[in-house]
Amino acid sequence: MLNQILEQFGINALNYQIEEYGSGLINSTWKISGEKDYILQRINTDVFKQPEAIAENLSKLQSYLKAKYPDYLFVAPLLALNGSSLADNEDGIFRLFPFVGNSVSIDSVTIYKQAYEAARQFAKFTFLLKDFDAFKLRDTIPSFHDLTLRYKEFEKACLNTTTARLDQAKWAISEINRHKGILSTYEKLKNIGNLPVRVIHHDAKINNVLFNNDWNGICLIDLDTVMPGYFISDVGDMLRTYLSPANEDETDLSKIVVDEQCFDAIYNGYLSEMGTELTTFEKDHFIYAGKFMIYMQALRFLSDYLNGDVYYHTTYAGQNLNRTNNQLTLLDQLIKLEEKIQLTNHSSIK
Ligand code: ADP
Ligand code: GN1
Ligand code: MG
Repeated sequence: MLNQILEQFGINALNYQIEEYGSGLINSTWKISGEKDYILQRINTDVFKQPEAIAENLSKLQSYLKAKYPDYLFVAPLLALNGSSLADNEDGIFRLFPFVGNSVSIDSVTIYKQAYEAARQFAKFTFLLKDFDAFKLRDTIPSFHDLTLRYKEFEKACLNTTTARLDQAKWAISEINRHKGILSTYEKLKNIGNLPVRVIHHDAKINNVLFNNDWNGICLIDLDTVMPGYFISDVGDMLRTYLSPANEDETDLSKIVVDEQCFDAIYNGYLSEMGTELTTFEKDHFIYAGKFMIYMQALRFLSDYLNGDVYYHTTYAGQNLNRTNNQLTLLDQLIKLEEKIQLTNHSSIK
């Protein structure tokens, strides 16, 4: 019962309205409206097996940012009456956030400013934490963006699936094999060891940024996967979710188009905060970041489809396969854009 959870935070549910909220694929979210507004979330503990690791990370980051940058809006969970940010009952483990007023989130980009501002927000977060020891953070999902592991999971899923699903996924599987060079590049990058480990959000989707009415970024949300990582994870998710006006659930693949001006908005937005911090080697891998994350997301949606849709929230049969085909189409579009972009404009391209 949500009422019982709210009580643990000293909130009498009778005075509030409760509605399901947002379009996340993992946790469950409710907006609690009344004298003050809140966001209540149930943590998906099949995915986040150690919710206390999230709470610990957020508390460390909150203390650091509060001391060093008191004006930075870090949306930390509120403490329950017992002093913990986690509250539980037989329905699961929950936390409560203050609702950021006069804010909106979007599921796809309609104007370039949104892409610029979102990229800037993620870059600012990593920039402000550049002197924070990333290794002080716990891995809330071990090997979360390890592409080698994701590929192995996909291979396992191919062996354990039904012939019907394997047959439906024929095109997707052949595309995954055709683009396997993206995996080899990742493995080379890991071996060279040239990508600095930074504090990375690891879910830089467009709907994890809150905007004001003028489309200025207000803050980041969905901080459960903030962990040590590489910049390619965040920049990759930006390219994956801001470049096309059609989002990952679009089934009309002809609507998946990318454009250079939006790429520039992401590049400039990210560099407006991280320009002095990113190494030349990292800048050279800016577009690779997009290929890396789109390929990984295709692998993850496809593995879930082959495994019988056990991870991502779905609303109809075959949705994970549609999402896979969507991501593979986006990958092709990004590769075409990469060919188009002048080497002189961005030192980029790998
Ligand atoms: P999920 O992990 O399921 O993606 P999020 O933390 O991203 O969950 O929350 C889902 C949605 O709820 C967001 O996209 C945003 O619209 C809204 N939201 C989350 N936290 C807040 C907040 N503190 N203030 C206002 N809106 C929020
Ligand atoms: C999940 O929770 P949400 O919807 O923001 C997923 C991300 C994927 C994304 C794809 C913990 O994010 O890694 O990129 O779906 N989160 C987890 O839309 O697996
Ligand atoms: Mg989210």
